[in-house]
Amino acid sequence: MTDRPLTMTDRKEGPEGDASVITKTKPKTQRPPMYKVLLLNDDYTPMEFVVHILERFFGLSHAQSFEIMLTVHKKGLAVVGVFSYEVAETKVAQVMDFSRRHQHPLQCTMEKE
Ligand code: TYC
Repeated sequence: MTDRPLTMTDRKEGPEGDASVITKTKPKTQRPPMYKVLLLNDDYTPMEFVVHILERFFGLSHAQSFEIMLTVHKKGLAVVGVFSYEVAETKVAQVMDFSRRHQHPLQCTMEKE
């Protein structure tokens, strides 16, 4: 036996006299699934209202909100953010409730990432 520490590929004699190999086992970790929150375009909701929603419920700056609103307006939809199931569900409900209370047809949905 030498004085240097054992390395990954070293073989050492087990108590039974057979050679055993030191191996690394990777622990299996589970991450919860994440959900995209999507904003959909329509022809009636005012642009300023959409910008206000993005600032108010998603904590985005005015510039970021304006940019996302324009993407939705031009492309039909955009991802506003990615969240845990519970947070995504809450954001969708807040946007839908606020829009309905202001009588705008704005639609917001969520989708598993
Ligand atoms: N298309 C709308 C308009 O021209 C603006 C709009 C943008 C509506 C984004 C919804 O999610 C939306 N007034």
